[in-house]
Amino acid sequence: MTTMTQAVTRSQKLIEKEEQYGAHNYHPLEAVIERGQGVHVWDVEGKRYFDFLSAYSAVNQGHCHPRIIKALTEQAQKLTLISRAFYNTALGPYEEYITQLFGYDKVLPMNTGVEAVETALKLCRKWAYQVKGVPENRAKILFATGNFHGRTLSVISGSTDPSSRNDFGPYMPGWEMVEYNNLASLQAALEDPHVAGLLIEPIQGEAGVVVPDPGYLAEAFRLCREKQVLFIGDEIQTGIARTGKMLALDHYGIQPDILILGKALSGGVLPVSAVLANDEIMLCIRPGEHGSTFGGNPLACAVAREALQVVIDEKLADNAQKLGELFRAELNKIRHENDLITLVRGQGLLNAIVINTDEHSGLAWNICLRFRDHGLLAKPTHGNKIRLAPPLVMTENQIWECVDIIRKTLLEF
Ligand code: IF1
Repeated sequence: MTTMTQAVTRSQKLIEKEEQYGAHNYHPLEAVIERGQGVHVWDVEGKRYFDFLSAYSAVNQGHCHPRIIKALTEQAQKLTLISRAFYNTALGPYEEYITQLFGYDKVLPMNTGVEAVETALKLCRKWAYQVKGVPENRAKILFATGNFHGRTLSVISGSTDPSSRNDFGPYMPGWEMVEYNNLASLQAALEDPHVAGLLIEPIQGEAGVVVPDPGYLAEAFRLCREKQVLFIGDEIQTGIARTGKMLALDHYGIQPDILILGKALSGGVLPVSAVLANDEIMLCIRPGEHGSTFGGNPLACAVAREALQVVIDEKLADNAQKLGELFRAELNKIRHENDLITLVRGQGLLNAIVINTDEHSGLAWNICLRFRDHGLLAKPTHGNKIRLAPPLVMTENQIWECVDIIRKTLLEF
């Protein structure tokens, strides 16, 4: 009992510190995590959880993957950062590796996801003026309703989510909205000859794992082609095997003109992001026109290369595909047993359940608290949806164990 009280006190103290000294830009679920390995994390009391958030799909390879940590520590002892003012031994081999893996001429390495999105937007504008011939300062880029691409001023200027954008104006000009999953809306917007790009997520994560209709992405891609508009795929969350293929767009046979990767590109070890494109587009940016102190640093290159190779060697895309089908089938059984769930949706191991309540009831939050008590960490999004996205190194036995936790928890409501 004494140790229990002490441990609870330790969690409480750490929560209070964040509350007191940290900005209040998040509202975390009360679990203080100290350690992670594979699909599991442990809190300061030593309680073990299945991680069903995976750091927003950054730890697809599982927490602290031994091969990635080995690559990290080996490179860390040689060289971590030299800047792009000089060449380094890790960048070129990584660039060769990642471009060949995804089938592009070139890569531009950045750090966080939103920096890569900004890079793609800048690249698209350069291309608009230098290749497409859009008159100066008139280029437009299309954003989809319900999107999430990050937190910078320019990116939130294309957001429709009030909590992301309100009171952060004035906003970036040149972004136009189209309705997600609506081809007529896209077609109308593409009539404008100054449109240079469409920025799009193959599945909208923040919106609660919204998978578009089967024909939408392929037709959107075709329409963009027809109008000489770049299809810019934000695969920061959907990429790197999460949806059952290396890229979510692989499900539709689409090779985006600009591909944006982040999150699991480092297995959650470091902020590592990348923009990939062919020469006609990528060479529009010349020396001095874009960059980053940390982008392409040798530590990130060593980590990213190993993180990608782990995904391939461990066949994580196939595992996500197989377990995803099983998981959604079981969630749908639970939906029929229990009217708490109105909808199950997702692809691979990027899934969500919609809870039968309005967005403000707090029910989904309470369910997540109870999941936590039963050893599973997940968080609601938009009030009534719960994203369920475990690391892809999950085994079939483990997913059955998780299905039991979910079933048992929901029966308590
Ligand atoms: C937060 C969501 C996930 C992303 C896509 C770019 C970025 C993200 C498709 C930016 C980041 C995160 C960031 C996190 C919450 C979050 C999220 F719920 F908001 F949508 F994952 F589901 N494109 N997604 O999903 O990448 O700059 O953060 O590295 O609170 O901002 P970043």
